[in-house]
Amino acid sequence: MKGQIKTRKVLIFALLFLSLNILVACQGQKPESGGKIEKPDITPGFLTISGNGVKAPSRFTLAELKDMEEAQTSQCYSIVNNWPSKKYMVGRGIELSYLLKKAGIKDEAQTISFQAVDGYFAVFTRQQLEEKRFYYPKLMEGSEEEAQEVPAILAWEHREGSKDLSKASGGKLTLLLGQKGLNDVQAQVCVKDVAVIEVLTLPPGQWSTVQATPAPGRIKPGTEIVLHHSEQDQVKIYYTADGSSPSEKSLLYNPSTTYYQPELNKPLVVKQSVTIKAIAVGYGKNDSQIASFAYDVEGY
Ligand SMILES: Nc1nc2c(c(=O)[nH]1)N[C@H]1C(S)=C(S)[C@@H](COP(=O)(O)O)O[C@H]1N2
Ligand SMILES: [Mo]
Repeated sequence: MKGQIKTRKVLIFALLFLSLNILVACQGQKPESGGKIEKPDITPGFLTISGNGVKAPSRFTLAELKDMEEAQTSQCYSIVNNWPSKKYMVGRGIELSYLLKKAGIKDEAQTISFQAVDGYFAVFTRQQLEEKRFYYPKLMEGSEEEAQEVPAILAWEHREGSKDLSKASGGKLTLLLGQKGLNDVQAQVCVKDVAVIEVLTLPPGQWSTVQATPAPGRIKPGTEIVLHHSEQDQVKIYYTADGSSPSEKSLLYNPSTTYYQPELNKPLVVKQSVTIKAIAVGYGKNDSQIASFAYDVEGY
């Protein structure tokens, strides 16, 4: 009898565990930082704002968006892709924050994704869409001078390779947003032909911690330290070598993805004892914890 109850308990526990896993797996179907889905659930001709993070799920036609004159704006953007190549872009459209407010974004909303007609999508933490972002008119020169704060917009007119606001012309609804720093790579999250904005209360999660090879400890002078990450092509690794906390203003370890120009992601050559601190930053999840790697150079 006692044994039977025990087996039943174990069974119930196992079932609960299984269903929990299925639930988690279903929520995780979309990779958090972007990708492509085969059959996007879209309504042609409409921009849909849905999800449990809005009080008033809404649908707008392009004509309706263009009628919201109070939230229209023309902006310049500096844009960097994963190659990395740089460009300027002008766009005219509607401020995203206005649309989200109109759809009644809840305080609990945490994750916002943009789905395109071709199935392409990008995911953001709410913070990534609400924090200050900039247009760097001297991006090509590698200078932050004259940076201007710019809003995220859904543009119905844009022009690539131009800073001339009058050059924006008709196109599909494109998400345009500023950079957090000169090294911020945001081209891949500028979704073209946006059809659905999904706002969720789902917590976005955190990028895993940066790893270093060889492991911290005693090394020979001139040893090359490789920094890496389990989702290397979805994050930028920033580091310091002076003990300070790294941020997206620090040195960038991986300017390119592994499939474009991996030779640009150079190991760090350590000649004297040093502590390298690194952080992973990327769209769709919160910044990783800071990793700290202390190297003790022999004979120093
Ligand atoms: N709808 C849609 N938007 C998209 C993509 C896509 O495949 N489909 N590619 C993204 C990626 S990976 C990049 S780098 C830029 C490319 O922009 P460009 O063609 O203007 O350089 O668009 C982004 N937006
Ligand atoms: Mo890209």
